[in-house]
Amino acid sequence: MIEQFVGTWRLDSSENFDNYMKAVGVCLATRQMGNLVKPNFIVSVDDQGLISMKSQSTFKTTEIKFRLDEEFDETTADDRKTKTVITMENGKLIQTQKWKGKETSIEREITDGKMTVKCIIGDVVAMRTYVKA
Ligand code: ACD
Repeated sequence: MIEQFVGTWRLDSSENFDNYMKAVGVCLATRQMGNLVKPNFIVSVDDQGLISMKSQSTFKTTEIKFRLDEEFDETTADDRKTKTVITMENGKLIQTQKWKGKETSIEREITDGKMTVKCIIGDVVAMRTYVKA
């Protein structure tokens, strides 16, 4: 099921992302970059089954490597150090990050050949869509 996510995607649309970043606690300067930047998002799986997700932009490139259901340490684009676990539920790739008593989840799903990304913290939700590059 991870196979449908594999490939290179580019950001196509973004709604409410500034409010999401605010709720996460991202500072103004970094939010301005986050609002401007149209990252490429690259998913691959190596021959050991290790999954890589890379978010690539002129401002910042981050990469995480992980196995589903196994917690790992993540450093986010805005420099949070989180405990992260990624699961697959009904075709949705769900990334849960915990740091400093806070929690957010990023749900990725493929619909009609697009990747929708729902970023959730408390009652704040941002929606972003990526198309195949
Ligand atoms: C996506 C959204 C996934 C959400 C990830 C992080 C959100 C928190 C902060 C980002 C803020 C600043 C980083 C600025 C630019 C780097 C590229 C943005 C990547 C989200 O995967 O679309």
